Amino acid sequence: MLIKRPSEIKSSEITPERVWHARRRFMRDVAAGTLVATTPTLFRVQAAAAGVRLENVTESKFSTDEKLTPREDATTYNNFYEFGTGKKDPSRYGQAFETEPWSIEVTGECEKPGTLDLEEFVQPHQLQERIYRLRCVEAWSMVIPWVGFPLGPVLKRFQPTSRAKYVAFRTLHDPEQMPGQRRPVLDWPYVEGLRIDEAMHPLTIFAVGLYGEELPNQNGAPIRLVVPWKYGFKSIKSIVRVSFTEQEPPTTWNKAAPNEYGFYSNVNPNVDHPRWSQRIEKRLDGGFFPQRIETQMFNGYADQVAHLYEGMDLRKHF
Ligand SMILES: Nc1nc2c(c(=O)[nH]1)N[C@H]1C(S)=C(S)[C@@H](COP(=O)(O)O)O[C@H]1N2
Ligand SMILES: [Mo]
Repeated sequence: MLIKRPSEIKSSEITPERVWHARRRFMRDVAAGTLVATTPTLFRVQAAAAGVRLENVTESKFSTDEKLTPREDATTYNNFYEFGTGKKDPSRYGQAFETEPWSIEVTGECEKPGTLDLEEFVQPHQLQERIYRLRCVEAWSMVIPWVGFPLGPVLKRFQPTSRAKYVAFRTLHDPEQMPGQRRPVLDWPYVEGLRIDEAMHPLTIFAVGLYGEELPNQNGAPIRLVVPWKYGFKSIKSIVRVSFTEQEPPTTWNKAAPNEYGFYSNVNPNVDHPRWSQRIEKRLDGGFFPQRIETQMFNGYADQVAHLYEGMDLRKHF
């Protein structure tokens, strides 16, 4: 007998990793199904606005209790140059972006290179809410409740070798879907990198959601990095490749303007950007005027991360 009746399927045969997948699809179908008469573009926007709730999300001890940035601001004031250079472009032009199925190739200096199929490796029980400050190099900041999980344990599965000193990340390159990539605004695909101890640090997460819902496309769906003690541009979006390297990997903004953006890009009020001060940030917290607050060393995460840079000249390694 080839097709089992539901009563014959033991619960052990239904793998837990499939639950997340099934739910993601189901919720999207529900959202889309209510709007069958409208145009495809419209219902994708609608589906994104409705949001796909993520379940089994636990709280994290790493969260800040500062006032949250309204979801509206966090999802309509974005940097995602693949969809345009304007802050509203990603939410306007990113809605049709197809993020299913999605996989990440893991390669380079490791014993077990392979592929991460998003639907299989994102386990509902590992999802945590991490309320982090994110400070953009352009001197605005937000407080966003991310949903994700630490990157370190994921990386360890691939058994990085002793030569793996850095981890390089790459965004999807698909000019058909990402109109910004049709122009040489940046050297596509967008790439970023971390030193391996930074990548393994418990504050560094892979995010798959925000405000309890699946990531909207403009925030880097279906999976993006969040490194809260570094300027926002290190938090690379829509990742398709992770590689372990011996040499410091190239990073997009460093290639674009090496005197303005270094490899480390730690939030540092004492090192100005050549064109503006980094001492003050505008906090987008829902108030009519954004509050101007003093930027903290390592974005306020010094207690957890300062030791990673002991003995380094942070003016040189900016
Ligand atoms: N692929 C890719 N990732 C990216 C960017 C980008 O243009 N392309 N912009 C970065 C910058 S400058 C910032 S401040 C953050 C913004 O993340 P948010 O839109 O979710 O707030 O994404 C970062 N990740
Ligand atoms: Mo940024």
